[in-house]
Formats: sequence, structure tokens, C-alpha cells
Amino acid sequence: MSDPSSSRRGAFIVFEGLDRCGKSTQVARLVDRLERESQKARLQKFPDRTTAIGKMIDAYLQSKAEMDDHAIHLLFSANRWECAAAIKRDLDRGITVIADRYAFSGIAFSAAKGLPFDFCLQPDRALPLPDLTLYMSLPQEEATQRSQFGEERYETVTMQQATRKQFRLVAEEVKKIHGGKKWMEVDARGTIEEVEERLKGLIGDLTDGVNGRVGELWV
Ligand code: Z5A
Ligand code: MG
Repeated sequence: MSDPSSSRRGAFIVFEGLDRCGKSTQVARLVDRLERESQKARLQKFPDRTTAIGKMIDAYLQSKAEMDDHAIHLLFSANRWECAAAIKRDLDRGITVIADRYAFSGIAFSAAKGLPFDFCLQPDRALPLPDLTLYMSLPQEEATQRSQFGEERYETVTMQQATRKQFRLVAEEVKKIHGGKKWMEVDARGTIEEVEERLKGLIGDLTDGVNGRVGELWV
């Protein structure tokens, strides 16, 4: 008899949150742990600055290029679309894909600049739907203490505060359209190890595989 688990696809897990909340640290630790446990997993960072579109985004974030707010928003989304087929292919092959930021950052940061929320949501419609988004929540005072803001665009207290508000609206939208289990808020305070344990508890056995097809975002 065939093993039913062999037909399971990989899980799509997204880490979201404001600047310095520890996303990249935790994503790297999760991928390392899964590799040590001989599970198939890979990291997908957004923006993916290695592609042609990613290079334009990188120049914008480093203030080496100026762009209309709508245009850069669409480029961030296009950067996800150019990675979407590879994400779906890997999930179907049983690989867990762990994303460092995704469409939710796209909405929160652009809406924080004043673009209409609905406009921000549209270009990502029908992208692969994450099975779980872990929103790492860190008070502004603690984020500021961790290290100084970098030199990139958006790395200011005013922008981060506006983005925090938009992330709350994004969370409500996810829960409304996709249900309460797809978005979980995690307390990002404490040591790296403490946060890692919290995240591990929420991820549970998701990395063992998921039944059913990959869903579509905002559909
Ligand atoms: N953006 C957008 O506008 N639209 C989009 O569609 C997308 C993104 C996808 C670049 O993102 C910008 O693009 C971002 C949003 C916008 N702008 N902002 N702000 P990025 O992902 O490339 O940004 P980043 O440079 O990787 O920074 P980050 O992601 O904000 O940081 P992080 O990954 O959350 O934190 P970290 O690098 O893991 O940790 C930061 C420091 O804290 C580091 O020194 C760690 O060692 C330390 N750390 C981590 N955890 C802890 C704990 N628990 N305790 C103490 N210290 C800790
Ligand atoms: Mg990061």
C-alpha cells in the first residue's frame, strides 16, 4: 500500500513584520533546523533583489533611483509573480517554502505611503496563498533598541508607525477572506531562542506536509 504522506505537498510559510523584528534571523534558523532534520525546505526572500526587477527595487530602496509610488508597488508585486511558478513547483514537489516577507508587506508599506488599500491588494490577487503567515510583533521602542535604522527608504519611525497600522488592516483582511488560521501573530520580544520556540509551537507539524492544492491569495 502506498504511503499517504508521500502525496502531501510542501507547506508555504511566510514571515512578516516591521523592520528589525527578527524575520531574517528566524527564517534562517527555521531553514537550518529543517535541513538538520533532513526535511526538504528552502528560503524565498522578498524582495528577491537578484532578478532584473529585483535590481530596480534594490536601487529604489537604496534611494539610487526615484519612482512613482504606484510603479514601485507594481514592481514589488511583479517580483513576486516572477517567483510564483517556482514556489508552486517546489510545493508540489514536497518542498517547504519559507518566505521572508510577501504580499502583506507590499500592501502595508504602500498603503502607509497613502496609496488606496484596495489598489495595493489587487496586483497580488491569485498568487500562491501561504498556508500560514507568522506576523512577528515587536513594540517600536524595542525595535529601535535592537540596532540603529539602516540607510534604506522606509527605515524611519514615522513610516514604521504608519506601516504597523496598515499591517493590522492586512491581518483583518486575511482573516476575513481566508479564515483565522492562516495568520498568526507572534510576540517577537525576548531572546532569539525564546522567539524561535514560540514560532516552533505555532508551526507544529505543518512542515511534515500539507494535503490539498495550493490556494490563491485574496480569492
Ligand atoms: N517592502 C515593500 O515596500 N513592499 C514589498 O512588497 C516588500 C517589501 C516585499 C526591504 O525589506 C524593504 O522592502 C522593507 C519593506 C519593503 N522596508 N523596510 N523597512 P527587507 O526584508 O530586505 O529588509 P531587511 O533589511 O531584511 O530588514 P528587516 O527585514 O526589517 O529586518 P528583520 O529581518 O526583521 O530583522 P533581522 O535582520 O532578523 O534582525 C535585525 C537585528 O536584530 C539583527 O542585528 C539581529 O541580530 C537582531 N535580532 C534578531 N532577533 C533578535 C532578538 N530576539 N533579540 C535581540 N536582537 C535580535
Ligand atoms: Mg530581514
